[in-house]
Amino acid sequence: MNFEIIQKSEGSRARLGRLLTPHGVVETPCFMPVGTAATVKAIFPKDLEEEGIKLVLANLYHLLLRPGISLIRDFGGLHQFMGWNGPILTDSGGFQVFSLSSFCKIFPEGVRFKSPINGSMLLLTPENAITTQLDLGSDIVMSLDQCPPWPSKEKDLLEATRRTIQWAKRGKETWLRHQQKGASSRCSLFSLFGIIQGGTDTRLRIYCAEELLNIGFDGYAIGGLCVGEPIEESFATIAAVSSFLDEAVPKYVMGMGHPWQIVQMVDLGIDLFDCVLPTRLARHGSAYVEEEGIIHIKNARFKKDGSPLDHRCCCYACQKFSRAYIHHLLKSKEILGIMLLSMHNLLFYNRLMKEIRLFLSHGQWNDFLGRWRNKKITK
Ligand code: PRF
Ligand code: ZN
Repeated sequence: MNFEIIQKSEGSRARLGRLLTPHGVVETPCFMPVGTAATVKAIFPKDLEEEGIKLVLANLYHLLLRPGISLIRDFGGLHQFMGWNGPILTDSGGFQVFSLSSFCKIFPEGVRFKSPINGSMLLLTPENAITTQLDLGSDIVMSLDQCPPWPSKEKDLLEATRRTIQWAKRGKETWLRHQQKGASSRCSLFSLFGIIQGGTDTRLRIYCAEELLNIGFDGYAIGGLCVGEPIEESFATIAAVSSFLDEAVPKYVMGMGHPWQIVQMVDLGIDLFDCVLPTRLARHGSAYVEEEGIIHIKNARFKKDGSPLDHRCCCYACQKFSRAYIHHLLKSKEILGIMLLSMHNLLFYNRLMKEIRLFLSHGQWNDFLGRWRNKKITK
């Protein structure tokens, strides 16, 4: 097993863990910055490293389209290509292919889709989704899934769930074939995660989780959330799936993560998170501030504000620059403004995760949860 639980909290499912990967150990609960196109937008990899960010996410879908997997492989793999020597989790494209392609159709072999970049037709199969992620050198490989939209008809939801299970099975077979070929000890540190679908239908979710557990994965993701469903239903789904899954496995909720949602998901026993919010909000000129919530730096009230973004933050942006300066950069469309905000927001998330782990390690999870309930950042 590549995952061990270090400490469990009492009266909650929250836990502290360690996930082993070929590029190092990831302490969980862990938030992954999104590095869709082989870059965490507007951030130097060295800054991620210096700030103790361990795991980043990249997207097979985007890399397939551009620059192509064989090019990255010829350059020595994704780590070398993007100058990042830490662990990488790659998403299989099961979400993006359905949501971002202008044309996509499912066939028995997989899903055919049209490249939005040059109009060429591509085929993503449960088999090539695995082999291409392995070609990239991904540390954590995701199986191909079908993320149904919300709302979906019961019959469509069932069909997408059945297909996700079949694809997971075919993906696992490919994974095993590959492992047998290159059976080195390092090989065992690579992980394959299954993705649980089923919309907000708890019975369907449990059925999917059960089938994936039978196939056997190194970790389990909950996909298909944050696609428009009411947030109470997202949490009810996470609670049901998380308590059904074996305690000993790593659990990952895909693409969902306001800070307060992350805290609540940790409470439900989730270990891994990713979300575009910290970097996307930065590009829209917004910053997370501990006591104020999300502030919009372009707002005129910051024009002459000499204070840092957040006086509690010790990131480079907060140590060196005023809100007034960052306001000016954004107004002038200077790239540095976005770089500073991206760094600050990512560090806000990273600090949150460090605090979560610290409180868990001291057996004080309930105190942490109580403190967070009263904060402004509860969106
Ligand atoms: N499947 C995959 N990636 C995803 C999702 C999914 O359902 C989501 C849904 N929130 C985000 N990223 N493969
Ligand atoms: Zn800061």
